[in-house]
Order: sequence, then structure tokens, then C-alpha cells
Amino acid sequence: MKRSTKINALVQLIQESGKTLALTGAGVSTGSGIPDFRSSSGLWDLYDPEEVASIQSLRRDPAKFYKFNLRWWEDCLKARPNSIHGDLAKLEQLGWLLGVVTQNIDGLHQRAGSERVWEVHGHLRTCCCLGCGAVYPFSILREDYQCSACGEVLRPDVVLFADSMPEAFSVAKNVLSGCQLLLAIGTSLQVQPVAQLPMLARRLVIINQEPTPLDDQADLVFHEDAAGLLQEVVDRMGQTTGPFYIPR
Ligand code: CNA
Ligand code: ZN
Repeated sequence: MKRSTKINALVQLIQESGKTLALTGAGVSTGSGIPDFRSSSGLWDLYDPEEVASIQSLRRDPAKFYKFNLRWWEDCLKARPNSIHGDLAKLEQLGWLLGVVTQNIDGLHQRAGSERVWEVHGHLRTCCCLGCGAVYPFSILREDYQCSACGEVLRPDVVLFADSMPEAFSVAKNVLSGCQLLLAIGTSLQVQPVAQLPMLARRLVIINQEPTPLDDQADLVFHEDAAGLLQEVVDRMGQTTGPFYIPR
């Protein structure tokens, strides 16, 4: 199918859908300078995730865990939203998108203006104590990773390997029920259980630079930079409002 025909089909799917959501992954933030995990230049090509980002590695050697992870988390906190975050926020404001379910922990959707964001792999706003459960602002980890109340190790409120899923994941599943169109953007769809979420939507569009295991099940697949594609979608829809539009 020609690219312009596919874009027409995508615009039509969005126009006909009464409930569209986006599911985003690390690929929406590579344009903000945060490397993803699974591209050929991704972080997991250089490091073993079990070794550096599991709850076991935190318990085993917290100093090493924080030395490695704080570096890329600080990069996330310093990064600025890019046009993909901006275009998704715009589609939400226009009422075409109900909101964004994201695997990212960088908070860039909210900083770009998205109001309904479900962070299924956690975030970098808080951390908590593995011993007593006390909650602290994330920034405390720059100084110390021990709980001032009980002395146990603090953990970030991001999902680590071998962790159970946070409350936001069940909420996202509920939000996705009755979803007519899911736009999976910049995600390799290889991480469980998030990779099961697309099955909850009636129609699926995948926008990812590389093939994903769910490409066969999608109604449309775009293997390209999501930035250019979303720009074209917003150009086409930017003058109109959708089912979730709230006049302000
Ligand atoms: P992933 O497995 O690294 O996949 C990212 C995908 O995005 C790859 O298949 C790339 O080909 C694709 N991609 C990269 N740039 C673009 C682009 N501009 N347009 C379209 N596609 C692009 O990442 P997932 O999110 O699927 O995996 C989930 C992990 C990654 C979650 O646990 C995240 O927390 C974790 N992660 C998050 C961040 C972040 O918060 N920014 C960064 C790195 C990893
Ligand atoms: Zn404690």
C-alpha cells in the first residue's frame, strides 16, 4: 500500500473511532536524547538488564545499582519533550485521543501537556523504603539511598525486572476496555505484560521503526520515525475536534 494511502486510512480510523488511546514506549523519547533499550544502539545492547536493573541487583549492591541507573534517570529528568509528545498532547486537547498509556518513566508526556497519562512502568517522582515503605521525593536518591527512618535501602518507584506491576497497570487495562483504536508508538512490544494490552483494543495501528511481534495482528503498520508521521496526522486533523473535546 502506498504511504499516502496508509496515512489516509490512519486518519479515517481516528475519525471513525469513538475511543482512541496511545500506547507509547522508549521510541517516543529517543528524539529527546534518551536512548531506548532494544534498538541496535539501545542500552540493552551494552548492558545486561538483569544485572543492572533488577530488584535483586538493587538488594545485592545498591551502590552499583544507583551508580549505573542514576546516570540515565538524570538524563530522563533533564530531557525536554519532542514533537511526538507535543503532537499526542495536541490530539488529546482536540479530543481525538482519550490519553496515553506509557511504558516510559521520563514524564515527558505530561511535560508536553498530556493530561491523561497512565504510567504502567512507574515514574521518577518518588522513591520508597524496601523496609518500612516510607515514601520520599526521588531527588533524595542523589544524596543517599538509605531510609532515614529505618536504615533500609530505598528503591525508585519504577518497575524493575522481577517486580510486580503497579496499580496504574490495572487502571490502564480498565481504560483500554472498550477502546476502539490503539496507536502503539515507539515500542518494541516485547515487554510483558504490557505487550498484551493491544489485544484489548478493537483496532491496532503500530508506528515503530522496527518490526514488532504484533505487526501481523495490526490493521496498519508504519515502520518509520513516528515524529514525521504524527506531524502529518496532526496537520490533517488539527482544524477539527473529536469525541473527547472539552471546550475551555
Ligand atoms: P524498547 O524495547 O527499547 O523499544 C523501543 C522501540 O522504539 C524500538 O523498537 C525502536 O525501533 C523504536 N523507535 C526508536 N525511536 C523511534 C522513533 N523516533 N519513531 C518510531 N519508533 C522508534 O522500548 P519499550 O518502551 O518497548 O520497552 C519497554 C521498556 C523500555 C520500559 O520498561 C521502559 O521503562 C523502558 N525505557 C524507558 C525509557 C524512557 O522512559 N524514555 C527509555 C529507555 C527504556
Ligand atoms: Zn524505612
